[in-house]
Amino acid sequence: MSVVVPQKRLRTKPKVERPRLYRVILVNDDVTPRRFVVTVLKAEFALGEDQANRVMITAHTKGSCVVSVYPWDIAETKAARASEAGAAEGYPLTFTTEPEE
Ligand code: TYC
Repeated sequence: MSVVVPQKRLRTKPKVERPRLYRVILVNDDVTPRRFVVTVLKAEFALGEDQANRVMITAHTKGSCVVSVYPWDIAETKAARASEAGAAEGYPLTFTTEPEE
C-alpha cells in the first residue's frame, strides 16, 4: 500500500521587488569648462550632444540637474567615474546620487 505524504504547497509566484532607483545629479561649479562637462556627460551617461548641453546649462543656471536614474550600484559607479574624469583634469566637477522617493 502506498502512503501519500502531503506536500507543502510551493509558491508559484515569486515575490520580486523592483530595485529602488537612484538619481545621478550634476552639480554646478565656477571652474569646470562647459565643453568638458558636456564631453563627460556624453561619455559616461551616453547622452547625445543636445541633451548633454541641456543638462549642463540647467546645472549651470539652476545649481544642479538630474542626469539620469539607475539602480544603486550603477548610479554610484557612474557618479564616481564622472567625478574622477573631472578630478583627473584638476576640475572640481561633482556628480552626486540620491534615492528616488
Ligand atoms: N559653471 C561652469 C562654467 O561657467 C560650467 C559648468 C556647468 C560646470 C555645469 C559644472 O555642473 C556644471 N565654466
